[in-house]
Amino acid sequence: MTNKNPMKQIQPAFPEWLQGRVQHVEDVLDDLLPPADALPSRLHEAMRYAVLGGGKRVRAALVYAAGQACPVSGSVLAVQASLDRAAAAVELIHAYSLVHDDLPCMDDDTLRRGRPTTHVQFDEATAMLAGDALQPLAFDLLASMPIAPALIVQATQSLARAAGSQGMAGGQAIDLFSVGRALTRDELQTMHSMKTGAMLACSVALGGIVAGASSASRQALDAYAQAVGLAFQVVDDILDVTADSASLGKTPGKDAAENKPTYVSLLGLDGARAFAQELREDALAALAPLGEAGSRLAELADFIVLRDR
Ligand code: GRG
Repeated sequence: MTNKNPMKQIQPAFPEWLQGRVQHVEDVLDDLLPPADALPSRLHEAMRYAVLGGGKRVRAALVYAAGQACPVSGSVLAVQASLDRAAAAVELIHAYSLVHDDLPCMDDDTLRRGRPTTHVQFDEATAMLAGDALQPLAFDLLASMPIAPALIVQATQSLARAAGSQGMAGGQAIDLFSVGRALTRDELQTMHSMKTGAMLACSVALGGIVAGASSASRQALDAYAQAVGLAFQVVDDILDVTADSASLGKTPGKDAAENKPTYVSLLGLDGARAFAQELREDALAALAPLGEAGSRLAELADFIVLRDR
């Protein structure tokens, strides 16, 4: 089969599409995570607790929407199964990062996704091990995608780099070292593009890699992802001062309390809102070469900028 899009037949409105993807990736994760009764069961329970039953699943949705934005050459079923594994992989890495970020040695938080954080629900050592074990499981899922080995290598390298010292973990390190220190706008942008942007960009890139996208499509996806990744963080900073813990599902106001540099502290609330809008427009403009096929990505950019949690 050539030039077929795996999800083109179904075109529900965006809220239904997103809800369907959220439920679908939840089922995929439920299926692919080790069962809670398999030994060591306390570790598996903690892994399942950290991953399942919460989260907006923005990263998974980006994988699916980017896959949908590129014409598929090859087996549609194999691409669908691989998108599932890639979407689950980015959610596993994301869940591990949240578990470790919430530990007392980092952000020391007690509330995540409206529930006690993993180390509060279990204990610190179990939470640390759960995060440790979620990472290799993510790479295991990529390794078993039923697509060409060269694409698996590209996907693996993309995820490894996005999560590593020049991506998410490096951004977290810069964040921890910057508490109480004034950052320039460029420094703040570098920190966020590594800490949050890299995994969001990788989610978009994985959709393109799995679908076997052309280099022109990959360039368009990358430009979109850079803008959306930064917009996500600007909105996160805005919500940290405007939302309450019930809607956020985590503790708001922590950045200001810890004197952390944010887009709101740098640009003010109105300035941060205007910057988020500017990035949304950049993201939409970047999608032009993809035509109508990029419409879910456009809707996701709106969702990311207009979200209230
Ligand atoms: C521990 C290596 C390591 C990295 C941690 C991602 C991260 C780096 C820390 C999370 C802290 C944080 C609040 C970052 C700001 C942006 C962000 C990633 C928010 C959480 O992501 P959402 O809103 O969460 O997508 P849900 O729960 O919806 O999945």
